[in-house]
Amino acid sequence: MKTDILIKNASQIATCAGCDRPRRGKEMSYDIMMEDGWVAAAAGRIVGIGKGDIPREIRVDDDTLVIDASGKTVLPGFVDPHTHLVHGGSREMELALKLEGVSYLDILKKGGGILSTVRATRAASEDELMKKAAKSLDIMLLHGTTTVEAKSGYGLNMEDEIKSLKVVKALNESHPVDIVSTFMGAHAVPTEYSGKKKEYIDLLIEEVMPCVKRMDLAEFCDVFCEKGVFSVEESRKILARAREMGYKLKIHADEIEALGGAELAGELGAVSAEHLLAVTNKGIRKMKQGNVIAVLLPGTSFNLDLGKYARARDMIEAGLAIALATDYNPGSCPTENIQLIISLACLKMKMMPEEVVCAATINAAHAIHRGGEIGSLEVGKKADIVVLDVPNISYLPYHFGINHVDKVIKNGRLVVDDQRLVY
Ligand code: IZC
Ligand code: ZN
Repeated sequence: MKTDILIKNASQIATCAGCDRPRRGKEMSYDIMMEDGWVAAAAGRIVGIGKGDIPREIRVDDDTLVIDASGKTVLPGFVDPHTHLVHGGSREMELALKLEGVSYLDILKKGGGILSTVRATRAASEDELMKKAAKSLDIMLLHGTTTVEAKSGYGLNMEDEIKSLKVVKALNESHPVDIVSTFMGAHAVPTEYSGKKKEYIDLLIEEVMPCVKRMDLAEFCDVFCEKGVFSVEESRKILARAREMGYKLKIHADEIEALGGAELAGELGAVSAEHLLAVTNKGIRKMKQGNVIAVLLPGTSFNLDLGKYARARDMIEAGLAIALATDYNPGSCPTENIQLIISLACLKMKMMPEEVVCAATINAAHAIHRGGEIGSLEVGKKADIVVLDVPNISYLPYHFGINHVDKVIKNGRLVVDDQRLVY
């Protein structure tokens, strides 16, 4: 078989292969590594992977890009399953307030926070939103992320939610990074519906969500279930209707207060519940029963200086599958760098190197319903591959805050070479 790309002599390869569902609990660190390996790709797919000598059927000719990964480590492209990619403006003016001790939810209550980004997003044209988000996608790609999820939720009316989701669609078609789209109209109550939350929920359920589905602009529906935002009952109403309309479900659950969002995720069979800093043991049990993936976002705890992190070890002990994500957004976590999140997951949540790699690849792929296509290096999957300039996977979280990516291959094409975009 003729090969387009052959990566050889890798000191380690994290294949994350061999499990066709999310890896749960201790499975997250079983048998995901290979020493002294090679990977071959043709026509955008992985066509071979192994240890030691490369078999004859992997044919190399003058057109094959051969990458010598001696001393380097090869991973599946990172998957970032929770971002608020498309938005206008930025919120650096809130930094001083936060440093003075004003909380994230208090800033939102006063009309800032998410609502200030809603004003900026409504004021921005499709083209402006597109350029800004494309820049972030480039940064993600440079850091090894090859697929992301993107939530709407800064339009909060028909016109501006559709505008943001169209930007996601256009970016998915034009940018090398693949994007999975989530509708999150229930991100906050817009100012014009202040004191009329029920009317806003009705608008979402009766008008916006059916329209978004008809236009095929989102695969998932998400709700910010949090004190002072959407209650468990309101979240149940929105998500249950979303499920009837054919959306898969996600929920921002138990981030700041233990409201019971995790329990709701279990009850509704959501694909994932996200944040979970305040989750109770009962919430963990319900998630386990409902096969809900825990998407953890330690960058947010760090950036909001919340003084606590999600209980990853307890979740692993309980047999949950954990995925990691940046939560990239202009308020609570303005970073595109998944490698920093991986370091925080180790240092602050005591996840082990194998566990964080699994959580940022195969489990993250399952968290956006793409586990059959991406997230591991195995024959038949998309050739989304990163070559890291690290001698082993422990070095990745250990040497923190820098970019370890040497090369990125997306859909079988070299898109980052020597830390530079080449697409
Ligand atoms: O813009 O603050 N948590 N939504 C829920 C966010 C953070 C994004 C934001
Ligand atoms: Zn979020």
